[in-house]
Amino acid sequence: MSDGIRAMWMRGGTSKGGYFLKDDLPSDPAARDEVLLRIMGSPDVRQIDGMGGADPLTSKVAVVSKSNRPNVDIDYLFLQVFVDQPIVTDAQNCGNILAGVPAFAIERGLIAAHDKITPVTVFMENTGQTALIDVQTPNGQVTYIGDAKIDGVPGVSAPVPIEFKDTAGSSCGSLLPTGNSTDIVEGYTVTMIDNGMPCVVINSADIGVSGLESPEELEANEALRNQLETIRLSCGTLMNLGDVTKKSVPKMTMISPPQNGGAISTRTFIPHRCHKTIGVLGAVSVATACLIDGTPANKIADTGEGPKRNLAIEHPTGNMTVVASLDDDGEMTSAAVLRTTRKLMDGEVFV
Ligand code: NQM
Repeated sequence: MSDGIRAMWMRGGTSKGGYFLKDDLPSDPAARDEVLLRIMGSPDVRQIDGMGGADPLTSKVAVVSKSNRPNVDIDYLFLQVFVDQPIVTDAQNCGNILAGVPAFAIERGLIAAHDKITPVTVFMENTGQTALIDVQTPNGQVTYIGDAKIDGVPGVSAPVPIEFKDTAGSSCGSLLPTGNSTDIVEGYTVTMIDNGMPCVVINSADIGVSGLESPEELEANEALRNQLETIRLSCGTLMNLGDVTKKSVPKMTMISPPQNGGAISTRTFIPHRCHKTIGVLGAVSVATACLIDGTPANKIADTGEGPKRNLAIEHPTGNMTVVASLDDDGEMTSAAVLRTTRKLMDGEVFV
């Protein structure tokens, strides 16, 4: 049997994956990716020979190291391990897996915990931006126990508030990579936007669905999936992402009017499976589209008023509230979300 590799398995927000110290993985990216495919059991729709949960949301990896950057504690590289293809990509970030990174870093001794709450600044290597995250550390120990509830996760856990700044243009170079808030692509009216996650926002009605269907119903709609993929491939190039055939961005978010008192209702393909909730930075990008005058999202969203907006982005299993701070011109200067995390396993994984 090969030697084991030290790993922690954690739920981060509504995702789950393996958390590794950078030094515990091969330094050569190609060798590292081979190891991660083997660990997850990819490519295989069931990931039967690995740790992956047969869903992109549970086939994720965080690579964590102590940071040498000024005013930053931790560097975090996110890797998406495809389920059914031999692909590991760093072309996207993940704000859900991010939620577990500071606790993991404290548990591994990369940073010292304070009493009560430990503020941690994380540099997100995928996009070159930072997030400020508070970890509950009573008596200088990480706790996962608390009374915070997030939709898409049963039960309650310790709160993990996350604040993002300067996420505009994370992967596409600018918030609106085409320079327009609305474009026509393949005959559809879309907003191509990147406020932390490249997203294509499209009206559900325009693409022939209500936007209230379950993820299973939407995934079963082959014509819809093909249509979304055609639009996505065209948008990828227009968003400066190049050929996105083998990339997990842009995400495709279908919007409809809010149903439960939120800002807007969403269903998101990430990009080939329909998300059971919505990604964190995906929600931030969609919330941003809601605030831009004249976009399809803006026309149907309830965005409230004032310099601080609570935008509840409704999704298939509830909503994710994005707390948006706006400047005098109505532009978003920072976004905050509440997540939770839980340590599930600490040990060695075998390749
Ligand atoms: O958008 C899924 C997730 C994500 C990404 C995806 C995420 C984000 O829910 O920040 O969290 O869109 O692939 O974990």
